[in-house]
Amino acid sequence: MTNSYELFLFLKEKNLLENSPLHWWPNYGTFETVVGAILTQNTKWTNVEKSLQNLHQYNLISLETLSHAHLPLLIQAITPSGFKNQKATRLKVLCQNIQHTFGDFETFQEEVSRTWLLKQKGIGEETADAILCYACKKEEMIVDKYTQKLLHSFGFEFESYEELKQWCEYGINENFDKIIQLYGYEITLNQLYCRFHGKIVEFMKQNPRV
Ligand code: 39A
Repeated sequence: MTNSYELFLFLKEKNLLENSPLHWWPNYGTFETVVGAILTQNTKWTNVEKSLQNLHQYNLISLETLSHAHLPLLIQAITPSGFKNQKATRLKVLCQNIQHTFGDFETFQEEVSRTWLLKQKGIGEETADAILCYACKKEEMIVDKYTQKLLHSFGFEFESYEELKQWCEYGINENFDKIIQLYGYEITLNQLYCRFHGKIVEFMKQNPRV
């Protein structure tokens, strides 16, 4: 394996996303994805699902309701996904900042930059890219611990998050036309990044010893 296109092909033939939504992340392109991207830090996705269910039950899955949420209730709702006090405070402040800077979620989706996201407390590169890719539909590939570990198993070492991200994006960009032909229908670069990241996560979950 020499580039990310070959990695993509290796994963594609395993049909890892057969039972997943089109863009892999549930409720792609909605505000819920922003919340999920924060909650998934340092925990399993199944725990995030429980927190999201609670938030829906308490009617807290919108920019407006989360900005004004009663903190103890928010803490209670997101308890399953851990770091409850820190994540609750950060989520609430993030929502207030989004409202203050962009007004509403739709404008945030259109206008937010990576630089703005990285200035928010609790948002690092991986979370920023998850929000950009899955909530704002931008052409940004997410690379995470799974990606690092998988590539390490193939003998690759990267010096930084950015270097790994560029390696992943480059092979997909360079072979974009070939990938479209493979699918047999139009697919956007954003959708490809979503699916590529999803395939990596699902592969690593199925192969924990890699
Ligand atoms: N680790 C993960 C996930 N595992 C996931 N899904 C399964 C659907 N998402 C959306 C984010 N992070």
